Amino acid sequence: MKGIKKIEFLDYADEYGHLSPIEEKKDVPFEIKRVYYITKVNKNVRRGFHSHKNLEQVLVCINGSVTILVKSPYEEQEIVLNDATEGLYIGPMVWREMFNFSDQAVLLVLASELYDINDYVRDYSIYEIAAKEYFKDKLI
Ligand code: T46
Repeated sequence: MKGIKKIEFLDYADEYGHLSPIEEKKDVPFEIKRVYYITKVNKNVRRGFHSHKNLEQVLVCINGSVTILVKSPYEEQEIVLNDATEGLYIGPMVWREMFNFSDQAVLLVLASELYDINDYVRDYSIYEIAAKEYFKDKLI
């Protein structure tokens, strides 16, 4: 689907455990300006329901599992994140919803910008009009 991609992180594994480094502009395609994480989400809770105008993010489920619905006016996909060595890049103007959080799930998010409430598009009908235009000529 346009506007998203899976990223594989390095996994240094030995008898002492696993270590995955994430560096900006290398393992993720932007400078990391903000990090946040989502934890202790009850079963049946669905979060998100928005897109961003400019923000790029990489979601990594570093413990447990969570399902991410990513959607544009043209395409839609559900992706299960359950591997700490795997990231989901979500670019601008992709609608997202997060659900099916497992017990103990930890969703780590790396973001290209500081928090900006004006970057959110939460009304789906407004989103759809803007995203049709945005994705019209996009190749990836
Ligand atoms: C996204 C998905 C994956 C802040 O004050 N600073 C922050 O950096 C963030 C991310 C949130 N907040 C506050 C705003 C709300 O009062 O935290 C509260 C919960 O945020 P929100 O309802 O936007 O959470 P989600 O899970 O719906 O969405 C979040 C991110 O906001 C969003 O950018 O892409 O995770």
